[in-house]
Amino acid sequence: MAAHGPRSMPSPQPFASSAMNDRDRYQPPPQYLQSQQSSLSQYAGGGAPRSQMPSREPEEILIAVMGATGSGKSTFTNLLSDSDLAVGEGLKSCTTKVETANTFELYGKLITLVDTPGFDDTTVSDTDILKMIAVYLSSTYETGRKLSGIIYMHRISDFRVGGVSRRNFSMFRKLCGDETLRNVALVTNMWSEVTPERGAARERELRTDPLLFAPVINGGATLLRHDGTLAGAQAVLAHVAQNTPRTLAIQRELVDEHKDIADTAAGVELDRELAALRAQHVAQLAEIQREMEAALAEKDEQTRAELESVRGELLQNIQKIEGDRDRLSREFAEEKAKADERVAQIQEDLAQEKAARAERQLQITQLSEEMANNRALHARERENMSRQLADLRRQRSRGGLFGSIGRAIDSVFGF
Ligand SMILES: Nc1nc2c(ncn2[C@@H]2O[C@H](COP(=O)(O)OP(=O)(O)O)[C@@H](O)[C@H]2O)c(=O)[nH]1
Ligand SMILES: [Mg+2]
Repeated sequence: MAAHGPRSMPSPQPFASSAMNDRDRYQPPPQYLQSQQSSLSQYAGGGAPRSQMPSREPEEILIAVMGATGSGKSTFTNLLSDSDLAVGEGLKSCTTKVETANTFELYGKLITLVDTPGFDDTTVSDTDILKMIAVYLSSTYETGRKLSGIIYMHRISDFRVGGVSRRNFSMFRKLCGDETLRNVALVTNMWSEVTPERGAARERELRTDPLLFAPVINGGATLLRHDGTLAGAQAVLAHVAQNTPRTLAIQRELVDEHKDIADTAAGVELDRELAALRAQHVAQLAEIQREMEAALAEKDEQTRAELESVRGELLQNIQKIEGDRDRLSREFAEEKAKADERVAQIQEDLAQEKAARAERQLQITQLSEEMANNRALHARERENMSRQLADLRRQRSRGGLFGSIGRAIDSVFGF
């Protein structure tokens, strides 16, 4: 598992746009300044080198990145974690499954980011997206860990917050519920694509519109700007990395309350969306049928044939929507069972690895004691023992539970 060393710390002024007025300017949160100090004293300048420090295991935390396709989730995740998740061209989606990034160390924590697909993929239906996210979140929750934060990405350059963004945002809200809003960071990016005035006006609209971010901000979420730099992304993380991990609505509903996925708030929301879409198609179908009858009466065969083809497409869409509504519960259960198997396997592997680590630790202790007790040892023997000690210490390298579990679940989905 790739656990990266600490990166350089963000500058206290991470949002670089100089044209903003003071009120709009990014302010680092107080906990960021604190954590910067503690991280710096832990890693940088002065103090003992890491290899000589007591091996206190850093806390492992999991942070989910959500938002519409093309909102920059994978770019943000890659930047922070030095991962290589596929980045889309334009609005074409690249992330069609939940993906666990490389674990990295920052602010004294081992952080794993989870990149999620948007509810607007051109190739994968919203039903499949919900299924994947739900399997991932319930499986990680069952392994005993909650999310420390949820980052919701939004392009400030979007001229209008259209249907797609709204659908993504409403699904995101239903997945999280209201109790976790304090752990939510709403992050606007792509500020370089707008003038500062325009961006600030849109930000105000997002902040105050009751159909957009206002209710979430009132519930405790923080609205932040990301300037596209590593320092800026780390400053965003500072807001969420220190949170008390909380249970998301979908985790509570699926795991604690044993609800069928179709009865969870997110499942109901998706069904509502699908029902609305179906109703729209049914109304179109009725219209087409009227037009077809008129064409028939007028013996306009060409128009009738064209309408017939549109009617066929509509019927297909309606069938697909009905299928999507039906299969959610069934397929969720199947995918969850597969994920459970993988998780059980990985937990077994990790338990073995832990036992091996404990064994190595014991050897280290014994060897160190032996060397201390026997000062009269020949120089060459001492050198040999030192080398063995160094080897053992190297092998003691940490493994992140989240990274391993997350990747095991990622691989369940064959998209
Ligand atoms: N200007 C600008 N472009 C970005 C930024 N983040 C991502 N992009 C671009 O937006 C497109 C979609 O990014 P991607 O990370 O794949 O979005 P995702 O679908 O949410 O994962 C890609 O062409 C990126 O290069 C940003 O902060 N600024
Ligand atoms: Mg992506």
